Amino acid sequence: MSETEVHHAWLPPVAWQPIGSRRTLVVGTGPLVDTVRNEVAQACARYGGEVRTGQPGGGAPDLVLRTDPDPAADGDGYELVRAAGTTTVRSATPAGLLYGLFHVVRLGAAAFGADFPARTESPAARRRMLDHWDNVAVHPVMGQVERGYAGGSLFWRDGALREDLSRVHAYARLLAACGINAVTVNNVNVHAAEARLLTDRLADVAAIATVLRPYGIRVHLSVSFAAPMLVGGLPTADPVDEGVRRWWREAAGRVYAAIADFGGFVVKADSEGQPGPFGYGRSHADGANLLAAALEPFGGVVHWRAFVYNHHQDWRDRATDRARAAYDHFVPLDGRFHANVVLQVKYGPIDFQPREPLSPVIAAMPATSVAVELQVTQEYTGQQRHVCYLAPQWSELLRFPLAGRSVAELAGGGLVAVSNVGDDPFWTGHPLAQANLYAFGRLAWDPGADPGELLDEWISLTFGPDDPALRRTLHLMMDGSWRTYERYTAPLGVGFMVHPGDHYGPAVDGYEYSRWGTYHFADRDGVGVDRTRASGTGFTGQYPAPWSDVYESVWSCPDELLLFFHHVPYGHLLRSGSTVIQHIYDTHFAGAEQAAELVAWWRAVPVGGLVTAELHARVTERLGEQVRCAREWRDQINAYFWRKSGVPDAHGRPVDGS
Ligand code: GCW
Repeated sequence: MSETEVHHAWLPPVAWQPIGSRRTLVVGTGPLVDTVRNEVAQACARYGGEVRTGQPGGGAPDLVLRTDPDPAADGDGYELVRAAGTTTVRSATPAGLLYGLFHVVRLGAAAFGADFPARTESPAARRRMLDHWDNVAVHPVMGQVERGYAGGSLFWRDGALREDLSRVHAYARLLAACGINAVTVNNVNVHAAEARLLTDRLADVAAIATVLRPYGIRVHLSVSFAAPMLVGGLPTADPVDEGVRRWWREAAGRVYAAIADFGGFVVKADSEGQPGPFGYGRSHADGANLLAAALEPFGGVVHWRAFVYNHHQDWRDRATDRARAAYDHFVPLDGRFHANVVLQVKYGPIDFQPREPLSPVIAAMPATSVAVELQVTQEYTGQQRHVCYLAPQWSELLRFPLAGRSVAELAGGGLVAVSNVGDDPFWTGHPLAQANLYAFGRLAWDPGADPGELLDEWISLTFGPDDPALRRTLHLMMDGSWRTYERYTAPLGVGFMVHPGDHYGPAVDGYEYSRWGTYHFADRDGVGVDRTRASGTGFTGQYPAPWSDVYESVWSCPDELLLFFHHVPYGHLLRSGSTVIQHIYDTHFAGAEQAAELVAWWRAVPVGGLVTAELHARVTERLGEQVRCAREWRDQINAYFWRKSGVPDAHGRPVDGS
């Protein structure tokens, strides 16, 4: 693969062989049905099969893809069955047919083996969305893609829309194949050039929409709350101002005139320096409803982010707790948002850490439509230099019974994640990080899916179905990799301890005396944040039963979250039977060692087939960095806590970095 070629990810040509070598009948009309027909036709051109439209002649088809026109039908579901030697996908919508086709691709040869009874599939989340933190103009600090670890943007380059959008086309195929149906094309931090996407640069957004549309993907846009001033020339952005309201209505009207199926706006307001309604003494309901009213006539939605906190905190002030902020700001507003507002809540109360409890906001706003936001881009999970397969974490979060119902059920507004792709030939920097993007889409469709099975599914698609040894190795390397990463980084849920700014690598006190509100409070006696009602910030009180009590007590709090909720002495006995300090040493030795084992496993993988020399070399290079960095984490964390506590390792290993 040369630098200009692009890796096939989970759609290599061979994945199409079972379909492409058979006879397929496609029944239905419309642009998405055309996409289905084209995909099958391309596969047949390569593998000698045949695609027909209308009534078959010359023998029964092996595969029937049929959408029965039902204008009242909605949704992306389909039925799949194999009977009497014919596999049939039936859907009430063209989108359903597209997802059904990709299901057949995933099944591979098994789709054409023994008969199987009819099964109906439909997604748990109606909107399965990826947010791109891509800047149009290169940002002086954050670059072309904020928190991007895979090169430049697929959409933008140096202030302009890319001329060649063929990568976007390939991306759309990949996204449809894992179930994604919405994409936000610019960063939630909206700078000057990006603000204009809403007005005089709308044609750029429309051009992207044209490429994504054939794969059932709608375009969304991040907008600045101050847009009426930034690009509208108004003196204010006050949500109750009639001129402001009119401006947004007209702006939305222009968007829909250019992009009839536009999805809606994403807004980061009053957060980390972005403008918002607080500037006018208004609430976030006032702010969100302003945009919702403008989009409502066209059926658009506002994804309003709940990531609002004081980022100018004084570390001396122990009463302010960043974890409390989203709940304190938003829960009093429950019931006040328009129906087309979706409150987009990060899964945890802080910021995409490898381990956090769930955000209590998800369970606390029954009269509001809530979407849960995950981070596929690995800002805090190794930045696509470390192997860190995140589906086990996401699966745990989505299944968690937060208020009698699982988080997936509570997230009626859908699932959103920050994308991890760029213009890198492997899409994601680390080739194995592709699995995270794939698994996010599949979990958004089916949050009950088993993350280990999704991993195998991804491996079989990406590397071909016929190499059990490779599958075993990759499974071993990846399935437990999130827990490995957790072991060698910040202990027991306390979070951060990362290098300030770029958030890569260890800096135990990097944020300890800063304004960002992410502290661990380690001293010579103990470590952790007291968030109890009894003696701390009271954050535990934001949870429904039983969690408010489970987290409140040091004896019932799960070990992995202990230091998120409690400040305890180093000698505190964990539920596991180990002390906190010994747990820190043990997990850091184990984690760094497990990272080192990855190298041996990968070295045993031969180059050949879909494991190209380039891919092999890229993974090898990344593993080298992971091993180095994991060792650095181990030594800094162990040395730090040894120096603070003076407690030696029970097994006599060197914990001072020597
Ligand atoms: O995790 C933090 C990141 C910021 C990001 C912010 C957010 C887009 O460090 O880079 O800004 O979250 O989610 O808005």
